[in-house]
Amino acid sequence: MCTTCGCDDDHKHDHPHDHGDDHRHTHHHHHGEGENREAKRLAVETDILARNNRLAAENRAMFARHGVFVLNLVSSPGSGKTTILERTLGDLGGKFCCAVIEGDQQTDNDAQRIAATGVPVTQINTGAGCHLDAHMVCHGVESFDLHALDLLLIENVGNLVCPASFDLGENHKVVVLSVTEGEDKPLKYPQMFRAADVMLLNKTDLLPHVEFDVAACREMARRVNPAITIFEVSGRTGAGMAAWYDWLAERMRAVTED
Ligand SMILES: Nc1nc2c(ncn2[C@@H]2O[C@H](COP(=O)(O)OP(=O)(O)OP(=O)(O)O)[C@@H](O)[C@H]2O)c(=O)[nH]1
Ligand SMILES: [Mg+2]
Repeated sequence: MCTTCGCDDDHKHDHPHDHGDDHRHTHHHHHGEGENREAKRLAVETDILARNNRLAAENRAMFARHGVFVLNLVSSPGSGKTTILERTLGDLGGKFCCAVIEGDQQTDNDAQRIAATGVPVTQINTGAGCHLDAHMVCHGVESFDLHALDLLLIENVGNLVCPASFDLGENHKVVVLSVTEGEDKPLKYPQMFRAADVMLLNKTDLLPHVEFDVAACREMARRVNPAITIFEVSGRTGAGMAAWYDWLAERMRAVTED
């Protein structure tokens, strides 16, 4: 998980579990010290997630109170999250009152693309951070009129690992996987595919040009998450989007009808 990576000065030389003779890293710490450090790191990580879960629960209550249906779109960089959002807003924007939160480390490129559809959008730049958290989302919605809103779409930072651990208070995580990424991604990144209720298999227009076994991919996704709902779509051509809209409208009805 991301709280464990790259942020600690001598972290890379710290291998508390290493007992092997064949290990080539240099060790600067005694064994007991390493274990102590590992325990501390785990405590910090647990604390961060517990704090996030509390804030996410507050977000969820706030969204429920206002009758807003919230989706958290997650994927590796470039799978097509923004493209799918652009098309979804183009097709549903007239029917529902929508807003978007865009998460990226840098730039407001995606917010500009969303703004061009006429839908209100907030860009959050996470800097070195690799995921959105519940606190960022809480501030990200400040400029929206939640009472008027039906649907809030959150595009997470492109990353198939860390966003799986951070609840934002959404109703569902939707994972986008494109056919250029290889069909075994659900097995390699099971946490994300387990956390998601829907998988959008995107860029199906490219299937004639790539070796990608759709049936095998579906089977692998179901193996890590038997309940996952899968739609084959193309953000580019719009193929398959109608079934995704039907799912969205049906799930939304329960939340926004009050
Ligand atoms: N052929 C094809 N290309 C697509 C499709 N969807 C997205 N793309 C292309 O894939 C590239 C990345 O698409 P984005 O929508 O920016 O992907 P993203 O997931 O939002 O990327 P990040 O925000 O950087 O993580 C762009 O060049 C898109 O035009 C699709 O269905 N078919
Ligand atoms: Mg994007």
